[in-house]
Amino acid sequence: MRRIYIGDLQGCREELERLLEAVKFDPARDRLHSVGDAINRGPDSAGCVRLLKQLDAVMVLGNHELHWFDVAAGWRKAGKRDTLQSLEQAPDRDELDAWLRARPLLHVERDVVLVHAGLDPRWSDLEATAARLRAALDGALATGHSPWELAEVAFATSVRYCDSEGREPEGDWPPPPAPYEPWDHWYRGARIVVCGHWARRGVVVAEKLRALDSGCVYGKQLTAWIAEEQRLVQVPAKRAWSPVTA
Ligand SMILES: [Mn+2]
Repeated sequence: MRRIYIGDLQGCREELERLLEAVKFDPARDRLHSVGDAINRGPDSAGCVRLLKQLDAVMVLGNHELHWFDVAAGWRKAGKRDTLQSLEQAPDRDELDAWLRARPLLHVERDVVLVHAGLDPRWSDLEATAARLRAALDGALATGHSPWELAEVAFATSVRYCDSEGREPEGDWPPPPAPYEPWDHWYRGARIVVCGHWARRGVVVAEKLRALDSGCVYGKQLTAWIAEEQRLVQVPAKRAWSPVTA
């Protein structure tokens, strides 16, 4: 089996299909893994979720999925740049929404951990952390609370910089001064972390990091990392679907 990890889709369903062709994806022997943010800003959020669901992909939730839960519950209004209509109006909306709600925040494998944005330096037992975050999210969704009220869930899906204690700066741009560093600066775990969320930083391949957000929705590329072949595969975006903002 090959494990194929893909960066932030943000509704770029055509690019996902092209990437599957480029890696010669075989559902009988390959397993697709998504870093989350499969939806929003791009043209076909529903199509992305439908395809991931059909392929029984492993997926962790990103900040845009949490935003969708807020919008769907009426806790937050859709923003100007949101393109969640394809999901709102999908004939299979309930199935797609239920599938998304069942995804984890952290997916821990023997040698790899999948998370949307990053890991808190204080999280040492990642399996216990994954279970705690999942239970917290279930509790929030069941009791009518926004996932954003959960500090650890917000961290996993949105961190870029933090200090050695997991404290985040007020903003990520311009780059904050010391003691803030990109979160992976503090990472000491044994597993390779696969993540997305940071298009401005782009693809990073380091000993313990595969950061795969190459800004497809902004007109750049969609990136896959094939673990068993230790290689990256990229396809170009068909066009810029969303303006880049600072
Ligand atoms: Mn994100």
